[in-house]
Amino acid sequence: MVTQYIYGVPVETFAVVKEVAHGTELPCFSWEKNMTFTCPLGKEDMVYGLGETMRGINKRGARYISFNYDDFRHRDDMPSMYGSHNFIVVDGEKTFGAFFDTPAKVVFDIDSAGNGLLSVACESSDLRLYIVEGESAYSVVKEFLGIIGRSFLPPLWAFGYGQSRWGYKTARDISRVAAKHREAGIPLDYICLDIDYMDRYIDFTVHKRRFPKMAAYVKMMLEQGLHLVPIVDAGIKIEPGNAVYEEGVQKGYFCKNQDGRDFQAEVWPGMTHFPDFMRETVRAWFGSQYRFYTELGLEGFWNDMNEPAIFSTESRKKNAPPDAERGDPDQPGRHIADYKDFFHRLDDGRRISNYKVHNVYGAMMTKASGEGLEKLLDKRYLLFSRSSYIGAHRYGGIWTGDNESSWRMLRQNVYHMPSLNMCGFLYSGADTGGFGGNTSRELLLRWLAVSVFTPLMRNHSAIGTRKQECYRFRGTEDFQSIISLRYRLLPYLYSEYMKAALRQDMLIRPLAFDYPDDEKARRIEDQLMVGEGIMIAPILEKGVNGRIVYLPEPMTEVRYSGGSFTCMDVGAGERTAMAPLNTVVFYIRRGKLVPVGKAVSNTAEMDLLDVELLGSGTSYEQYVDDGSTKECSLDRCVVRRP
Ligand code: MIG
Repeated sequence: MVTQYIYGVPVETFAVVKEVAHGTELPCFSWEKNMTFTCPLGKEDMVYGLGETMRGINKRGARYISFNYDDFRHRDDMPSMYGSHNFIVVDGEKTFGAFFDTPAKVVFDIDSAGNGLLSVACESSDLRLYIVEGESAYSVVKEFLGIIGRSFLPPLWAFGYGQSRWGYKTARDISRVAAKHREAGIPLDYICLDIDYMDRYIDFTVHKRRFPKMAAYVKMMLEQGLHLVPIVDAGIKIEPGNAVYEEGVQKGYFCKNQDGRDFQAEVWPGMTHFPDFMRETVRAWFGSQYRFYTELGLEGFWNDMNEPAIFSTESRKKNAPPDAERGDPDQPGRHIADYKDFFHRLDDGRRISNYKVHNVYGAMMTKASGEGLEKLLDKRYLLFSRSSYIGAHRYGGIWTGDNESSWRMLRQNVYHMPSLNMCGFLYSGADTGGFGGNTSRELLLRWLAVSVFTPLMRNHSAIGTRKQECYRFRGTEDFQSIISLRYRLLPYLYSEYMKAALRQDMLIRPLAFDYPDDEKARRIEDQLMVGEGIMIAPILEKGVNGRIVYLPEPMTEVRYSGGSFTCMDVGAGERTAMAPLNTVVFYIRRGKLVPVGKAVSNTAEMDLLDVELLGSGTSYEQYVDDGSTKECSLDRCVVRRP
């Protein structure tokens, strides 16, 4: 059961789509006039949720700040990331969920002092608070997913392997990446185009010399089974002749500064204006711009810099010392000042600073793009964004931004997945191999073995770092093998994704959700449930060949290497599972089946129905469609029996 409590006059965030009953007396929390909500935690209580935040799956013991922020140094104690997902679940003496639906800054102190106090401080006094009751943490999450609406349904090809790097400049670079994958026998479904495909970083342009005859190029790549996925940044370059800029200025579609002029911020293209995504007409206008791409045959996009990230502003340029530090959301600095410096016009007529609606800006860009693409295409599109807020999960996925090539970040990827799923973001994943820093062969192989199980499986890295396309490493067949596992598992992974989305359920869960009465399983954070039948226990450490795995029940241990599956029934309890670098080990729950397909070089070659069934179950309900239809429903499930 969900109940909402309204304070002040909340700004529309579009997070909740279902009618929710209003309550009168707030349960679970005490409320202070300064909009701080507190609640005592039991000694053993766990707190889940908060989507894209650092640290483990149990969020207890630290502070987290919802204030969307672009910081490529992903430290453990970093309070904010690119998205704000203000949903928490307290699981213990009392079990309930709470969603603080406000686009302004929120500070979650989840017992950071160790005195058993949970406190949530909302900066704005205009908010909706949803209290979710349920019998278990998992049922609370399912109730919550039920009110925020169905997660984004990407096309089948979006579940293939994707290669990306900041630094690919020309069609030749892209063709080389494609050819090298083909030569190495590594399956591939898409290649991302980072900012250099554009003409001087201007959105809705293609650099004429670097990508001559773009439409023909897109078509040729598609014929090889490869989609191109261009990046789109939030800021629109200020430049006479840039049609989007001119129309936006003329129609008043950009954010304003204090004196009512269009706000200027420096980002990749130089000085830009930010579209005022808070307004419906502006969203419709921006979304319709994607026609430029769809007419070229493009069907997949990633939206970046939409926190919005700002390098500099007019006023900062004038006043700031040249070495102005990057702002820290915890210690308001320059960036905070930037966000207080520009204004939106809401559909209800209010003029409001970005600072007060900051956390939904990126989500509104996603909504704009998603709604635009929905109109422009007669099939499903791929979209993932860097910045997000709950609600954006209905229009696209997210990637977790500029991580680094480190074992710590690989582990963080594992922690992120269930937390994001609790907030509706089923389609997500990290930069496999790591974005910043130099990856290693070992790290990339282990990371791929995790990404095999995340809906977005994309190798992406920053300019200037060690190149990390799989074909650049010795023993390419090991990479080939792990990526081929992804394709062989697609009949299962795609089916489980679609069923989870259509049922408004999670795809990737902590063990605690499936084994709530198993005290040991409840505390495990480095193993995850993927769909109804699979448990993974990935290797997240350097220099080891195996790990201890905890099985809450007897399962089938599956090892994949050299292109084949070996299955073995194993008992409950702890066991040591050896997995050399070329081997992926995972588990199938007792009584479940996992359909696996044939090895293919991309999803276009795939026959979802041509499967063999692994595991001990007697039937499997498989979701099957053509991979792109918009008519998705559970009626498309077929029952498979061994
Ligand atoms: O300021 O487009 O997170 O994935 O490669 C950096 C260049 C801008 C940040 C994204 C990253 C992308 C990069 N972008």
